[in-house]
Amino acid sequence: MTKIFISCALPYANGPCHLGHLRSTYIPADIYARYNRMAGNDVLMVCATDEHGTPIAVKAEQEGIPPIDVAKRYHDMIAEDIKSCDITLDNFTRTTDDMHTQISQDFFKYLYDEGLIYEQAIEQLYCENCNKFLPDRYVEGICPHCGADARGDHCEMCGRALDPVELEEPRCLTCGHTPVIKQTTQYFFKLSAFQKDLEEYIETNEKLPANVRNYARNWLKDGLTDWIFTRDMDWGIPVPLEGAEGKVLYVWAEAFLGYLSSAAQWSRKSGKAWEEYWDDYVVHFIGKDIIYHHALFWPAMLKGHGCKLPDDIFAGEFLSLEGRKMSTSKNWVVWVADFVKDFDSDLLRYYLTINAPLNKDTDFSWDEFQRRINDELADIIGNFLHRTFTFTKKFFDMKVPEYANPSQADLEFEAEIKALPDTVAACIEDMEFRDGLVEIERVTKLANKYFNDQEPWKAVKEDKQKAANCLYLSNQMCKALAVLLKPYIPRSADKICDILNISNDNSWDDANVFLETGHEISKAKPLFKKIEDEVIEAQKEKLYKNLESQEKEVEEVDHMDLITIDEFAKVEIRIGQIKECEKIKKSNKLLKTQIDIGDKTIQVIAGLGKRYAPEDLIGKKVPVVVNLQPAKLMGEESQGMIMATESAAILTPDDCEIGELLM
Ligand code: B3M
Ligand code: ZN
Repeated sequence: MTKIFISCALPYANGPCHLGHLRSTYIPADIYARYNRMAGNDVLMVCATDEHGTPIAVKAEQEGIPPIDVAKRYHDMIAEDIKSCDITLDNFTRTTDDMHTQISQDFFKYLYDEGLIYEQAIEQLYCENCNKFLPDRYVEGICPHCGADARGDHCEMCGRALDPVELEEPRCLTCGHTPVIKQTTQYFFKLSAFQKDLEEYIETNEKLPANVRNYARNWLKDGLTDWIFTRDMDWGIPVPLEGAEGKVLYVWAEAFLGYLSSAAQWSRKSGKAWEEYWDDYVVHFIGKDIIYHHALFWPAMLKGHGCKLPDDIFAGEFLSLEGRKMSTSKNWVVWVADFVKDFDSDLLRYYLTINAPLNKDTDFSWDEFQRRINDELADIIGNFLHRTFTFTKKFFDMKVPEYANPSQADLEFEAEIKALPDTVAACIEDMEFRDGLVEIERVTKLANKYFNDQEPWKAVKEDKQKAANCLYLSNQMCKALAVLLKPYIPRSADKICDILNISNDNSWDDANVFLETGHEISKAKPLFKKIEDEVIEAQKEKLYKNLESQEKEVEEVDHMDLITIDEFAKVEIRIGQIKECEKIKKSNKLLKTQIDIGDKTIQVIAGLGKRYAPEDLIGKKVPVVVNLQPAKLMGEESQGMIMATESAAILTPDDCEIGELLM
């Protein structure tokens, strides 16, 4: 027996769960946990809500309430979401729990005493309008690595963790002002000291899936830099050192500890030692956007503390919705709480598992959902169960008949049933959850074919033993389904057990323990109802309505945005000539230009670097807005704006005079 420590990534307590969370993390983790319990392993599965950090602080600020109130509200909702999908967590806590604070501070202190955390003066973004430093998500801008819009600490597009000062064109999320750079002192974690250890971990750990290894390899190639472990803000866990007043631990410096504090809380309740699970086998289930953190930061922190590193990190790829990227801000999302109001959560567990392997991005589409439920779950699995139960009732008085003188077809079908549990087990152990389900379905299709071929409705009159064999084996197949479907669709599996009149507390091996001849089953109940077109149409309508209302809003805004000729006249555009042009260090987009606009030369910082080399621009004539309020970009003052298209193509009025005014 193995003891297995399973964790699910901690959801931020700044919103309820949507389908993406379930697909990447909770459903796969739960399939794995349930299977392992049934296979006789001892599982500890934990999670918590991640309640510190800027996402919650920002939301609280927007709502004008204390962050803890926001966290509590969403903690409760998330707990309900997780429960409604039958995710069998052994413990679910909060990172605002005292035990978590204690464990996080102790962990920090330990690394500090080991010399792995040091203090250093650095420059950080500061909003002079709000009078505060702008850590992480308090600032938005452009990712210096890939050019996408990014939040302060993380670029969703390229997956890198960022330092807000690296951002191009930063703006304060609260007030929109361009922040300035200001000195402060922070505590750094010596991530760079772990380069070699991490390279070895990533290269030698055979369990790590390809997506995790490849991402991590790429980042390691660039060389690791030390990592700022603290923040100047008041929402968070205080830094447990003298002289660090007003500083809290960076949310990612303590969120991982939620795995341990949740487990420790479980230990306190159960009296069992969570450490035994950690020491035996650890698997983290996460979404692919946080591979960076789990494959590099966390193992380094653990190593620094002398702890064992995770055995496996399983990262589910993204889920889109009706072909578009999910977006909570645009309400292009299906919330779990809404889904389970209208459908059994088993249908979601089924669809999100069968739809694509987890190492591939996939899409949730309502039509496809309906098709799979109707054509697969209802027509293949539901149909087989139903016909077996009704025939057993009709011809064999609700009892499993006798099996004798099996035919070749009987023997072949029997062999398929007997092989199935091992095949599915191997898939789940390899984290190929979809393959396991596909295999169950393949054999159920065979079962349907076998049933058709045996024609028990005819055989019962002509060759009763043939019909008996068919129903004997079909009932055994139903029993196998009741056991093997349990990790995937637990409620339905329990219903099958009910009809079969057997306990629903089965071990994996019970799939192959045949029902005895004479065993009496109960009355059949319909298991999977087909989903009607109207139901799907209503869901689509609800979803698209959000989109339409937003598009309408945009139109209305467009309308309101019309300006008068007088307003336009306020904009002063002149023809200028670029005299000097150079790249801004650390930015692959921004260029620093000196532009002659006739009566003077101004400095303009322009985002043209992706399209033009500095030397190509020197001497070029360009239209420039010359009466813009000056702004600072990457610490450089910009006194105007070169007019260019969205794709950064400049307009070149070669025939004009320098200083000429545009009307
Ligand atoms: N709270 C959620 C996320 O970035 C973040 C995970 C923490 S896991 C230790 O998806
Ligand atoms: Zn501000």
